[in-house]
Amino acid sequence: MTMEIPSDLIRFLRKANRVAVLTGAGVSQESGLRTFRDPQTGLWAQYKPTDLASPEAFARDPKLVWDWYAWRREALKGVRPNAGHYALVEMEKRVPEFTLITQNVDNLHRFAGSRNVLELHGNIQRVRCSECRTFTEDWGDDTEAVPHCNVCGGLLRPDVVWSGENLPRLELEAAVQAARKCDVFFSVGTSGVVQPAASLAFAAHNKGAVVVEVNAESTPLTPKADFFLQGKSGELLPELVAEVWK
Ligand code: BV8
Ligand code: ZN
Repeated sequence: MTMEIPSDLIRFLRKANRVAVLTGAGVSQESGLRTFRDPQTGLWAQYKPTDLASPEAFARDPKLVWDWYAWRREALKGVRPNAGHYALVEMEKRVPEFTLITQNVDNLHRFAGSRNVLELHGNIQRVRCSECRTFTEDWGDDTEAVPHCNVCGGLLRPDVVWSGENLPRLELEAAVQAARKCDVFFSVGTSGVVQPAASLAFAAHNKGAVVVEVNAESTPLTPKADFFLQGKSGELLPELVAEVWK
């Protein structure tokens, strides 16, 4: 399905020096990953992600939360980036100053080859201590208990940001700067409900950036966007990159 990319958007992008892109779970949907608010399947169908991705859930039942992330890491082993991820890698090569800001923890942007990636919500492939924050690469595969930190004995946890937890300061500050300074801001595959990530597009808009939303459905951002390309990012982004930088 080739959608008509508006000609004035093509013109903007050809002369843009600074482009910032915010992505959400929708950009990984065509890689076969459920989005964050899609119903879970199988063993995890009975749980809502928002109930598991929280410090309270981890405090209440660390093993359940640890197993959910172990299951997600396992599920990711067979998952590959899709054409939307690769279109963003191409865009990064073509734009003088390009910043990719992602809410996704699935590591697919890095896997696809994106270089300047700001992971606002962490990365599921990284594991750290819940007490002393020491990172660890190997935690054994004891499935009976949550592994412990070999520095302080604390419980290990995924290096992701749970609801109510602060975002990594350096990444968030860099994302705010990129949103404020960019000529064009893309919001791709996100429902725009999670803060403070969802406020970045509005910050860009308030600073006069051209805001482009690429999403399967409209969101609270849509009325403010200069361009709303409704559809699949895995189809629309490659089409847009080909049109602008063919
Ligand atoms: C914080 C990691 C300071 C874990 C995640 C201000 C106002 C209101 C609430 C708050 C606020 N400030 C803070 C809050 C509370 C909270 C919040 O925003 N709650 C919301 C839910 C109301 N925010 C926080 O707690 C943040 N911390 O602000 O700290 C603080 C501390 C205490 C008190 C106040 C402030 C931390 C938020 C981080 C949470 N961690 N993930 C994990 O993943 O396991 S969030 C989780 O949601 C994922 O990271 C996900 O990326 C993210 C956002 O969801 P989306 O990516 O948008 O995914 P979703 O499924 O919703 O939408 C997908 C979209 O894609 C859909 O629109 C769909 O139509 C579209 N789509 C689908 N397929 C395609 C497609 N589009 C294109 N192509 C396709 N093929
Ligand atoms: Zn520790």
